[in-house]
Amino acid sequence: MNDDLTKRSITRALERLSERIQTPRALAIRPYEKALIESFIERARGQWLGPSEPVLTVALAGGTGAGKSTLINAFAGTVIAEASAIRPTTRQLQAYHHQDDSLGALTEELASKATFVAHDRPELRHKMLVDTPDLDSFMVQHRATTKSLLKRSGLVLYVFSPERYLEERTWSILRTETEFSASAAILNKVDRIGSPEELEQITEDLRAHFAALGHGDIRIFRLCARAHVPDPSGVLPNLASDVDDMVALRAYLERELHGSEIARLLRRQREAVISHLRAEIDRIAPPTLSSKLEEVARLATARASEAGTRLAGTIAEPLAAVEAELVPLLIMHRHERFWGPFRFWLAFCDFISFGLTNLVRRSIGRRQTDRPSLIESTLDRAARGAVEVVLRSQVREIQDLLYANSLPIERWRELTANVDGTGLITEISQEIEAGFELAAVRLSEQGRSIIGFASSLGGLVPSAFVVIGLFVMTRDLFSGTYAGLTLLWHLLAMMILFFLALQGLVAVLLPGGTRWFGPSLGPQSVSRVISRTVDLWVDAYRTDLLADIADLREPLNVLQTAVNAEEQSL
Ligand SMILES: Nc1nc2c(ncn2[C@@H]2O[C@H](COP(=O)(O)OP(=O)(O)OP(=O)(O)O)[C@@H](O)[C@H]2O)c(=O)[nH]1
Ligand SMILES: [Mg+2]
Repeated sequence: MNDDLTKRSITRALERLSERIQTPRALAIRPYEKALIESFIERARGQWLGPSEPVLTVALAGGTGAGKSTLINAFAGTVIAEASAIRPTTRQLQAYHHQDDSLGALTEELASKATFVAHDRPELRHKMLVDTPDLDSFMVQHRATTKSLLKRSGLVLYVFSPERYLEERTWSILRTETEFSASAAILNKVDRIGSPEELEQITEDLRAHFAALGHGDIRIFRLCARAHVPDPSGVLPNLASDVDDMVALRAYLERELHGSEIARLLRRQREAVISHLRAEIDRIAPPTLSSKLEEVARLATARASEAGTRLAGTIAEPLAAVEAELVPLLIMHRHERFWGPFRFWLAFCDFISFGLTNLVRRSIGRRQTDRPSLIESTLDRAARGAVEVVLRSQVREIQDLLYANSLPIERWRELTANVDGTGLITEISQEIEAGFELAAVRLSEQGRSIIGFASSLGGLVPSAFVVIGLFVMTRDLFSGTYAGLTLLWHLLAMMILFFLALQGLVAVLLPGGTRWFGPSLGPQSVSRVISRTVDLWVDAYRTDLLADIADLREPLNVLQTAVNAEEQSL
């Protein structure tokens, strides 16, 4: 696998995770959860983005005065770290590393707090031993430095002294760290322990403490570090002690920790980070979240449509008023489809049915622009309050649903903060207006043949009558039996009668009258707009929440894929 490519994708994945944790769109993430995940991310960075050649960081950690610095000196066989009776002594990290090993295992920040001593011992290749500041003194800064080193360590040697091996400050850190990195315990200063029984007692105590953390199988080395640090003249101090596991500890570090064991520890550490990240993310965004979200969305849609129906009932009166205003407009709209003299008659009928105002309005062509504002103003006056009330109660109901399903509500609140009654009325009006257009088209489609027939009759039949009349009159004029005037009146009267009959016929044939045709527009539009508004909110909320979940989960997959790939390449 391309190492750079993997590192780049891991860098991106961790950035994405970090960014989403800091500024979630919909999820509610508490500050301590943020801090915890950030600390996991820092661990992940340390473990995946370090040097390509694996170097195991072996930290010596523990309380002040336990003998960590003395122990690293014992390994080095000379004094490389200051060890003294002054508490606390060590302030900086002290790395003891092979000259050919990459130092990239430490971040720049940690490296700036470290001093380095290089060696050429092949048995310590790929293992960087690091002495650390104490975990339990009053120096908070010491703890912080050591904690960030522990996050990057694959193996931690916890050094204890017989006097203070139960110090709570140390154990509180140990409790977390042993979950991530492999550990071994070192009981130092055994020369200070009075009797073999006491030694066994302390050893058992230590083991029991580790067992309580799930590490009953911890290796415990009991030794006397100072006995292995030569003085300036090269002489080893003579400290009385029957038990000394220094040889075993050296063997462990030098021989047991070889290539594949190092790789195993590093992998274990990576897997631990992934599983901790996963557990935390599962807590913030449980896997059931998306199914709960879908369930709430479904309920929300159903309730919104019920609320729409309820609202239509509440504002039935203004809706009816709107329809009453629209009926004549629709009929006139339809009548405009007629042509020939017939149209004149229909206009006359409109006038009779709906009054002069509408006729004037229509004839000066203002109908088209007036209609939407006419609907809007009628509704706005009478229905805005009711629309707002219904929508607000919807918002609250859905918020309760979210809450009951342990879904975050903050984003929902933001999305629904402004329930704008006027905007909704405009939407409802537009919906009614669109329905009106549709009804008009449908009506004229339905009546197309009737319209064709009636218009033809309206245009052709009177013309035929006039032609016949003129013919009869001309003939009579030439034959001298002129009765033209009477005939003309007869013809006119017949034409009028015919038109009226035709109008009557069409009035019967065309559905209509002074009520709305087809399904009621108002309630339908109200339902649709309420549903649409709620659906839009729910969709926006869902999109944000799902994006959060994806941003939290996908980086985990990237890390997991990288670990799996490493395993296969072994
Ligand atoms: N008797 C005895 N004294 C020891 C032994 N190991 C270390 N000491 C002494 O314990 C004291 C503290 O040792 P350090 O190595 O400085 O302890 P440390 O853990 O590095 O302490 P900090 O740097 O303060 O965190 C020194 O005086 C050492 O000489 C040991 O095995 N036996
Ligand atoms: Mg020290």
